[in-house]
Amino acid sequence: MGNASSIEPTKTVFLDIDGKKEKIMFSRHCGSRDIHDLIAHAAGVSRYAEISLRDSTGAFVSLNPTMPINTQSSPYKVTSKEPSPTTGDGEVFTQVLSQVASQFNNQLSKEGVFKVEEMKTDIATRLSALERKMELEGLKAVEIEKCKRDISDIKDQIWNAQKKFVDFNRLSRDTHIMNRKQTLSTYRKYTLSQETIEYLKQPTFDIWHWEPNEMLSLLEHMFHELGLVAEFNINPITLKRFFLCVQENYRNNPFHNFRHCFCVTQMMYGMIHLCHLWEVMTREDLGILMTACVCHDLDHPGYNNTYQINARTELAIRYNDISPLENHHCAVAFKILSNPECNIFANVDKDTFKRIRAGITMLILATDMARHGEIMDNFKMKLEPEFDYKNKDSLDTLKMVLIKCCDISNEVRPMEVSEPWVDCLLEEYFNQSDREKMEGLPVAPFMDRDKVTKPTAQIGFIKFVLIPMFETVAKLFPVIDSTMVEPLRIARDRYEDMKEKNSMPPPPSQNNKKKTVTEK
Ligand code: 0WF
Ligand code: ZN
Repeated sequence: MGNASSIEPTKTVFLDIDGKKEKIMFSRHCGSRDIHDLIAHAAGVSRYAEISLRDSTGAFVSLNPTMPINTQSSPYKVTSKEPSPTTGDGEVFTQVLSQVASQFNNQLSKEGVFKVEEMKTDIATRLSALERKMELEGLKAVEIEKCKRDISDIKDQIWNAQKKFVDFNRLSRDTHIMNRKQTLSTYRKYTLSQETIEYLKQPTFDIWHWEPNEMLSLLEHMFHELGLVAEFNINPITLKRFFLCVQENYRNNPFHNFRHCFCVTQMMYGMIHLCHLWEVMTREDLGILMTACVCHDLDHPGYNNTYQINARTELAIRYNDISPLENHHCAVAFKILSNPECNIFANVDKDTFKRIRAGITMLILATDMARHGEIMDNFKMKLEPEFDYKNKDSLDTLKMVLIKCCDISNEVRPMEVSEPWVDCLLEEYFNQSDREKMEGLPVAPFMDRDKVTKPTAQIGFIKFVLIPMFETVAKLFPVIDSTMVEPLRIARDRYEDMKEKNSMPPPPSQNNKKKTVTEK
């Protein structure tokens, strides 16, 4: 849906552009970008301009087709800003700040742990001098804000570097962890419409619709709505910082990226609501489930465990070939939580933190598909003669199966949502198999671009992994049959049709027919 002018108008939103009243009309099926372009056009700015909408209370309104409608008398106030090619007056300060940062990094690599304390004092003195100078020289408010953000980033770097040298058991991409590019001031709180709030509880939710900042707001909403913020006494700003830091620590892989994290978490949120899980488990359990989903693929490098082990990577060596990726995701999660600024469990007592840590670790480790058979066999045993929600082992196994379901649940979603994920996964797989071929390592047939097609990749997976797993969960929660197993059966049939069509010889064309007749 790229062309905003061809959108079927079903929704009207009123705007106030510098006092001038405008209205836009769009279909609920269009994309956020289309709405952005419509507003840019109405405001007479380029489509590259940054556009914000605020309602009459001053709250930001998200630019998406489910945005709340308004009336002519309460239009949304539009502000726009064209991207600026130059940095303006604040440039000199930014340069000074980046010099401070780079000098700091150089010194760190040269002198290591022994100099950290000395350098911290030195840099702190220079930073406060800069802060004073900024105030004295009266920079424009916006430039002061930018400098303050830079200062805060540098302080974060100092914090990270200090941790890096104190913590000798460091991880390979340590410098990236908690080194937030995006600061809280650029991460806005969006107003979510009632329609979005309800839709978010469904497995049919369109996860492609949302930009990264919107996904952050939706994650925040889920934690508030489930009562987790109240349960763990989470500072709402810490929650924002936690999600930002998590987002920063997902790589831009074709499949294992932040949107996959969002998808898995949203599916867990959907299952919690569909199955009324709060009736059979505690809020603490729900918090463990949701946080494990958010963190479950942190810093995924885009190459699976088989590659890690065969290529004898740093991760495989560190974890002795035992679920190297899942161990790493988990270690990164707790590294993030070890930063007080991002620790959403900072206000719980020691014993609760211990239980939460053990619970999240157990769930992230359970996402290793190599353990699929073991976990499913265990779960099936717990179902007989009757599932006991009071038994810790049984409840743990149920939680493991739930995160596994969510992790591989794309095919439960409507075709328009699920199919692009197969392309993403195959892109990641083909990338791995190309590298394995180059490095002379074994290649799995399901990753080989010369052997696999979309239907062949999906049919076996849906028939032998997904349907049996969701059918087993449906024994405990019958609602899963119509809401999740049925869409899987439909997806299986669709891929079987696709496979059949692909293997049929092409029908003779009109030209060919004529030729046959003449030849006769
Ligand atoms: C492409 C296919 C596949 N299809 C999915 O929908 C999906 C969701 N998650 N994953 C998926 N894989 C994987 C990401 C990491 C672990 C799970 N794959 C599965 C493979 C091709 O073929 C099979 C089929 C059955 C058993 C094992 C592999
Ligand atoms: Zn995953």
